[in-house]
Amino acid sequence: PGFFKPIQNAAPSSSTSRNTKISVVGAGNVGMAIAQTILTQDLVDELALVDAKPDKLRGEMLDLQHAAAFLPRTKILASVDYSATVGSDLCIVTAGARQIAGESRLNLLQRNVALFRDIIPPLVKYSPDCILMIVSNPVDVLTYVAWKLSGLPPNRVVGSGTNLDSSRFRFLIADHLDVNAQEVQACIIGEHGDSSVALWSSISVGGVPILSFLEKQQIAYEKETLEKIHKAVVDSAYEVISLKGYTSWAIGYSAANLARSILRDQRKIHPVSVLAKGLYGIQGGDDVFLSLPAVLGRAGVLGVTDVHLTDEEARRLRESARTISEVQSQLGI
Ligand code: 6V0
Repeated sequence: PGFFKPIQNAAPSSSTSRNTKISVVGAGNVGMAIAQTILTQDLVDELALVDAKPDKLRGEMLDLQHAAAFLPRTKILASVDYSATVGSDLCIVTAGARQIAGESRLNLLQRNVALFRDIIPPLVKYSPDCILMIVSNPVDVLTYVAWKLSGLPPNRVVGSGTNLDSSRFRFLIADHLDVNAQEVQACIIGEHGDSSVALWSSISVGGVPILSFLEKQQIAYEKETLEKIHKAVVDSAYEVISLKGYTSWAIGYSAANLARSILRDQRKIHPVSVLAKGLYGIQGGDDVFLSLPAVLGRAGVLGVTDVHLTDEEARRLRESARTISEVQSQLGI
């Protein structure tokens, strides 16, 4: 029984433009922060949530649906069954096992690889043309695992990588200089987390290269401050987790920001985890994913920009690649 009567001879609505759809796997803290940020940004017509816990999933779905009066119209679905994700343009994976006290990182990783064997093949089966975005940690290794399990071309598999680290970096520099973080161009590349590489020489604020500015002003001590800022970036996830138990809002905005660049074909440059083989001197034999400044658009990763790295930065990047590659060799993927 329709509330409104269709006008005579109207064309069926299916003949109008195609819906855009994002699926988020893992309705935990991170998955839900991403879902709610995507909703507020009016990015898609349909949002599907998948989790292994049906009650939690239904509760989250209803809670979001109840905000419909305040949001752009988006159909929200949730199911433990992957058929709910059918026809997704973008699939974002945040599902992850929780670390058990005393458990090694490698063991945790192996449990996450087991989860990915259940998650990735059905996602790709229902959305063979999707872009796959991995957020679960360790994100670089799991992006490689997802790529292997998916059979997708490398341009359609991306890890959220250091997009988040870079936004933390930009916030801290902006806070230090008392300017808007959007005016700060600063990039962290490499492994998401402990061994990330800050690109000092390319930091600029409002178009002014910051290192040469500081040198001209002879504010040499500032370099130390900048090093401290990078350390604060590396420590910041640990700090947030020790204070509130998990991180969610910043990764929510970071992933939604990547989703917008991809689905709206923005061709923005983001430091995200991409297949780095053969780039920046990373050996051809190493199929590693780590973050490099990548141009994102509707086809996924359109390319990687060639930023200048100092010898030290390049050396540290290759070291990260080797570490990641060693971990991968123990996975039997
Ligand atoms: P959480 O709150 O424990 O959520 C994980 C969710 O995954 C839970 O709801 C589980 O039920 C669900 N899940 C587990 N197994 C499956 C499965 N087989 N299929 C579907 N769902 C499943 O964790 P939280 O949301 O805090 O973190 C999720 C992941 O994101 C972790 O691996 C974090 O380390 C990682 N993060 C990555 C960040 C990044 O920058 N890349 C940032 C923050 C967290």
